[in-house]
Amino acid sequence: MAPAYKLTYFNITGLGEPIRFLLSYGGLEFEDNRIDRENNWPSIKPNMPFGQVPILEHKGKTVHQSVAICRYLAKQVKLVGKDDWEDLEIDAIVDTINDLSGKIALYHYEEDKSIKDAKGGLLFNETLPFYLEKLDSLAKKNNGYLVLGRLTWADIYFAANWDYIDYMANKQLIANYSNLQTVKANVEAIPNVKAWIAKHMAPAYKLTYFDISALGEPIRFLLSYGGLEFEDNRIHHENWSSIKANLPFGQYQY
Ligand SMILES: N[C@@H](CCC(=O)N[C@@H](CS)C(=O)NCC(=O)O)C(=O)O
Repeated sequence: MAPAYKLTYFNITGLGEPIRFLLSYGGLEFEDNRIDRENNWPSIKPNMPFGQVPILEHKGKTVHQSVAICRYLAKQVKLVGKDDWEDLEIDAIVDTINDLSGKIALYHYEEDKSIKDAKGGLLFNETLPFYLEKLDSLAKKNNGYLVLGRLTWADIYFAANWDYIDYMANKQLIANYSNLQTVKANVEAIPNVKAWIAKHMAPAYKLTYFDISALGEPIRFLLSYGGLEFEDNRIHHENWSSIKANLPFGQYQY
């Protein structure tokens, strides 16, 4: 029998991943229909409700808008508030994550280098610290969750979005925010989510190098240029001797 849900999106995490996480969390079987943006998208686009993806199909009906889809699925899998006010608090956090993500996207997709540099200065020096410090203190106050002191779909939304957010910023943004790391780890430790990640989310490439630019950066640039998702595995010098023995020629990169 065909699965009850069909998600159509590109073959990236992006706006599709929170939907995939929520479906996986709830054990709701779904067809993970991934479109090849280069080849198939122009012929598919006109058939989409508003010319965009993701869309979700269920029982012969089709809907668009990723956050609305997530909110619906959160109700199905019981990750919502116990009353309207709690739902409002969850929505406010989800909207805040989207505000932050939108600001990073404005930087990432900027094509004019001088404008991008200017946007980057403001983003990395002011906007990101502002948001991340506030979100981190919420995560601390809520014992490793973003709101209501327990797991809600806001946490799932955050964890599922974060890899793409890091990719757009070209930086591991929560490396110094331990409470946000705990939120992500709490979601990723949920057995159904863990199984989903193990099966689908490992990026095709993993670069291992020191936490500097030097010989690693041209590779990072090329992977980023091509939109190729990769794990940016940065090693610290104090761990070097134990790692060196396991590298193909006792040197980075591979
Ligand atoms: N607000 C919409 C935005 C959807 C959206 O921007 N989709 C992009 C992919 S992330 C898209 O379909 N781009 C291709 C196009 O517009 O032709 C949502 O959250 O679902």
